[in-house]
Amino acid sequence: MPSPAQPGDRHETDYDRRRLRQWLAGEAKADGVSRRRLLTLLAAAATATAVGSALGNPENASAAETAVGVADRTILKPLPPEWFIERGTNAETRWEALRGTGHHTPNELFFVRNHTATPVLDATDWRLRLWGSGLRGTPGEDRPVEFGYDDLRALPSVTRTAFVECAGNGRSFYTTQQGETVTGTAWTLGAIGVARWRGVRLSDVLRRAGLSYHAVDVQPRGLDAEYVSGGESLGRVRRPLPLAKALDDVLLAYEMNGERLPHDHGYPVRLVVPSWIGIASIKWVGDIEVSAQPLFSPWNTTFYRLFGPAHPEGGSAPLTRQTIKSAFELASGATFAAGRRYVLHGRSWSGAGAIARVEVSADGGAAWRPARLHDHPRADTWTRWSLDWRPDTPGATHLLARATDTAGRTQPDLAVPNTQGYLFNAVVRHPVSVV
Ligand SMILES: Nc1nc2c(c(=O)[nH]1)N[C@H]1C(S)=C(S)[C@@H](COP(=O)(O)O)O[C@H]1N2
Ligand SMILES: [Mo]
Repeated sequence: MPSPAQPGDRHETDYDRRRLRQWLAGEAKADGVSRRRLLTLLAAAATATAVGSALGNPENASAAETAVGVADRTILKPLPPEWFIERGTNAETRWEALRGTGHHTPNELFFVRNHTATPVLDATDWRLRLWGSGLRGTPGEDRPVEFGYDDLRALPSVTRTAFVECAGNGRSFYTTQQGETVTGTAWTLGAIGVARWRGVRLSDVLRRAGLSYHAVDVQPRGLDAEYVSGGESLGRVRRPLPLAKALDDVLLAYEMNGERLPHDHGYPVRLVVPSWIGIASIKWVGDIEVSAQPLFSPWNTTFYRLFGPAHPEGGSAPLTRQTIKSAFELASGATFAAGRRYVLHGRSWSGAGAIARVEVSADGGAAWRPARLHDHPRADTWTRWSLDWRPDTPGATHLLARATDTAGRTQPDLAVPNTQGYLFNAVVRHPVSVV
């Protein structure tokens, strides 16, 4: 039996429960989240499965929403078909296009996940506004603390390598490998990229804004259009971040791989929340609510929790860290000549730590061999690996890669399903043919 997909740390589950109780007592803010939704999360007796699948999923733009977006160009950079698979308002990176690209994903190749469309913003009139009950002197929305682009660039900068990976990366394998029905964009494994981000520490900006001892949550909000799902506007993309994470390793990034942040990736400034699911890394950030009360938005209630029979009734705690995965730098269905020598390349990564080892099977999972690791394994990023292979028998087969991280997690054969198809972590069977 695979171990259950972890819905976040134990303390995150307790924290969530405490925050929901605070909401019931009138001590939390939940703009744009229905009373019913919150009661459902609170009520242990609620039918979690029905709730999770009946509501819209932000990973899954409806056909009508997508049609408008396509006419308007939801993504600005070129999306050549040899690099990208277009999926509605989003673009998935092809793994075969990463072969030979080095540790960091070139900006041109980096996947794009847009709820609506990339806005073209101007750094000269951009402002980051911080407001809310968690700041000293209680600045309201009408009396915020503001930082301009140059103000941020004048603060001490930090540079760090981190992946941004969608919570739904690998979702399609719940269906193709496990026969499960899940909602959302049918990503294969290309909803991830690794970049060298440069920016300022969110903690520095929060402290300069006058962070109070009472602050518990911060909620960055994007300047892209309001997200409409099932005919209802859920407002601008926003998701609360517990203060502990906000003060730990979160960046307000203005550079990506040494270049100005590209429009599609959040220009002028985005959050980068290392090791967490992609939705935490809000692009085109315009304001941050700093709150002394817990905050809720559709992105930490309806979305980005695990629903379904394998999970707590009413859903899991909000998702935080990413899970563990591996991918080959190969097209699906790649062809190899029997008797020739090849070097197979791939990458593995985990939200829980560095990669400790990777094993590869070139015969559908019967025999496994250790791969050579090509990066010094580090948390928050992937480790590249390779393995020699000389196929001998013509026919169809599968290549499999299985990673173990320094936290002791190994990719299982089966991922525990959830209705919205988040956090797929099982070993992926990569089809190839030998001729
Ligand atoms: N403002 C805003 N921020 C956003 C999103 C969005 O649609 N709007 N999408 C989120 C999701 S779901 C993911 S996976 C990442 C994707 O980042 P990328 O497009 O730079 O790859 O951005 C996150 N930040
Ligand atoms: Mo995402």
